[in-house]
Amino acid sequence: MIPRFLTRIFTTAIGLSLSLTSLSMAENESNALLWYREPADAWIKALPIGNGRFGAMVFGQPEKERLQLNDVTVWSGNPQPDADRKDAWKDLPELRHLIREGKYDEATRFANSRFNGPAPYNSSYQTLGDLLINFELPDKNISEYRRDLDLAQALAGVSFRSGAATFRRQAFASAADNVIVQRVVADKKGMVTFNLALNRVERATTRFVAPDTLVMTGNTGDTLGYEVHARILTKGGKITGNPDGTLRVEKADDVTILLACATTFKLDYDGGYKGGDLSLAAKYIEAASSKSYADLRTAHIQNHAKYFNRLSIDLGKQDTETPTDKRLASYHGKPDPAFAALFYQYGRYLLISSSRPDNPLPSNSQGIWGDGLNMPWKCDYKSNINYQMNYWPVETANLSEMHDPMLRMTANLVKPGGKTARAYFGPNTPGWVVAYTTNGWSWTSPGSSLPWGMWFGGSGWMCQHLWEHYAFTRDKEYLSSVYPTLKGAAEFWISQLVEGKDGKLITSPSSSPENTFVSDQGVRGSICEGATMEKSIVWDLLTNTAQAAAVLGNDEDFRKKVEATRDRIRPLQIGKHGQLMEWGEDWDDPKDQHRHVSHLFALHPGHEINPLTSPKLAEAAKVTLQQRGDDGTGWSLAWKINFWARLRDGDHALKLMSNQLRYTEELKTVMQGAGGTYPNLFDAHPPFQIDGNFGFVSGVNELLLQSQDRYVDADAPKEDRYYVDLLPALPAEWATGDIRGLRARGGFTIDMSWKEGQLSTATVRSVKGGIAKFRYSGGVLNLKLAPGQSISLNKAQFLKAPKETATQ
Ligand code: FUC
Repeated sequence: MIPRFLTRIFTTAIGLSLSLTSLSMAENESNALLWYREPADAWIKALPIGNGRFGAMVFGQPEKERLQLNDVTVWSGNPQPDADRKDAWKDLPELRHLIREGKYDEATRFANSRFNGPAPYNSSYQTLGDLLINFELPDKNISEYRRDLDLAQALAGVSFRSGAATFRRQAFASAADNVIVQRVVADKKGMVTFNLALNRVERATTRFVAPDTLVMTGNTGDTLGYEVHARILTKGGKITGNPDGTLRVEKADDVTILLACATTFKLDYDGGYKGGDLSLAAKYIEAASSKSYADLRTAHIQNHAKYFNRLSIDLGKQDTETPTDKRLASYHGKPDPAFAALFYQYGRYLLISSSRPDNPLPSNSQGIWGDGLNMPWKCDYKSNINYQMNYWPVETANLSEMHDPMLRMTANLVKPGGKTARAYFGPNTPGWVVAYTTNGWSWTSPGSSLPWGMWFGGSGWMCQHLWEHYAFTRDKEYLSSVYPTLKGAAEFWISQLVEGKDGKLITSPSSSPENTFVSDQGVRGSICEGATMEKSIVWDLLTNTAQAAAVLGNDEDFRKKVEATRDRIRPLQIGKHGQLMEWGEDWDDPKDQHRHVSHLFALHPGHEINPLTSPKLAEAAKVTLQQRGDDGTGWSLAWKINFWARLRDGDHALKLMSNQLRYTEELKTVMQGAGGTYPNLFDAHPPFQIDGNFGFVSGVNELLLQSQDRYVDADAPKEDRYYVDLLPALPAEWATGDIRGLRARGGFTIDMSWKEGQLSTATVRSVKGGIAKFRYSGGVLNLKLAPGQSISLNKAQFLKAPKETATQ
């Protein structure tokens, strides 16, 4: 019998006490481990490391090691303050009129010709460059090869034998010291010989600044400049500069390569996104060079582990005998709960590695990892699902601080978003709005043809995150700091909702992200009035804004106005096929299997639909999901896991997981079906898109714990209070398990263990003190916890507790 602590997906930093010069593989042995028997011969097999901002893909080739480098700020192009079409608002009445008249094809043509922006959308996230290490090995025949990525310690390791020597490498990206560190040792003296190059495909110059240091400087265009330093520290052997601008190390015993990067980027709309200090790269390198490898490594592990170890999950014993790619290949159709737990912790690892609290930009559609100069979809922040999905798990998976870069980016969008609001909706329009995407330069414009452009839900959806951060942290000072941003987004919509034919409030023009409809007259279109998603986002935004005003008690008149407006929004509608309607009219095609299931926003990540309080709408949402099917792109599958979890059907969610964990090496863009997972466990749209990794983490959280259902507390009617549902959608296959450190709204941290599909115990802790109703198996327990208090609950207590009946 394996002791419990050996099977948990979390480790203590076991490497710390081991000899640091030996760098034995045992240091990389934990249960949260990806490992392989072959080096990566493709990018989707390389392993990612990152300190939030600065990262690398480690290929692990014995002779030609490549660290493909990224920095989250490396965007091409420039800010585009003129991207909005000037005076577009003058055409808005005509567009609304065409739509009201049902002239959808004309409206589409009109929107495409009159509302597209004058500036092309062409900035892309880009690679920072490559560190290439060409080793001279004693023998080209390699044996005992292995590479791995330890998620708990954030260490990427490679080991193999060549000739009589065993070589070991270890790489990590340290947030503690702002450097990437690559160590190379052999078990025989004088065996480490290599040439090292630092380069980039364009706009880069590399030079020596010292016998042991290379510096690459360059830019991505007119706005962003960067500087990368690579320094080699050796024990034994010698370092020389080669005439071709590379460095050579000969016959060293032990080598540490340090890399640091700085860019001119600053998240500052008024300052033109300039002002970042390039001299930081040299400072980071100097400071790190004065430390021992052991100290750098210890500081890094501690820094990473403080986040990673906040949450552990055990869904059964990890198979440590089978390489990760082989486990992935056999998961589909033969689910392995422990592998799902590993994939879950990998998502948390990726979040910690791509969105540290001080990141200048949030995690983009590839996190921070991406090769090339023009990445898929520019690798931007698509605000019609993908960007927000990246941040769904942050609060629940106990990584709340990782939300900060996104929350700051939202505040930075208020100014450009105000300009967009006034350009498209009129000079007196209050507040701000963001359309379907944003990028490193805070793009806010709808300027793209339909069915992408002319969708304005981005800002409202981003604001959900401002509110959720409060709902989990209970930090009123923070809430008051973001209240003006929430209020601005709400004011925009209050000024722009229009009365539909039924007198209810709807949005117009309106679309349902990237999908099309066929009207009753047989006209295919994508622009209409009253599509479901935007109005659901506005409902959510107004609800959150009113709740924020209530909690802060600072804006009573506005709160009343917000609530009154919210209550006039057209309710969600059920259509003739029993589905939740996607459009303002009952146009849904039951055969439509479009990847976006936008109209279920109210089920997840919204909370307007809940099987306990709105069972008819929940049933309609289920019909929609059945019609849409169980396939999709990577992120679409991940969203469906979350939907089925909210419908409390864990077994159905498991089917989606099985589809998402489908081994693929497909690199071409595929828009329908084909979602899966690459050998390095990156989510495959295809191509690689990290949202699916994060959406999966969120989905698992939703299966095990939910807290979105609010209630009014008669003693404190202005406070937001939540039901906390324990194991609301546990899949039958996950009969026994244990999770520690999940977070719930209301500021609770929860540990749970279960057996035979039934809750055994739950421990609830409250940091700031809190009140909530805990629900399990129909029983409801009212809890009031003092700051720092924790309490244990078990199944028997819930079975004895009073039940609350469903309403609608
Ligand atoms: C949206 C999605 C696509 C893709 C892209 C980045 O446009 O519809 O599937 O994920 O964003």
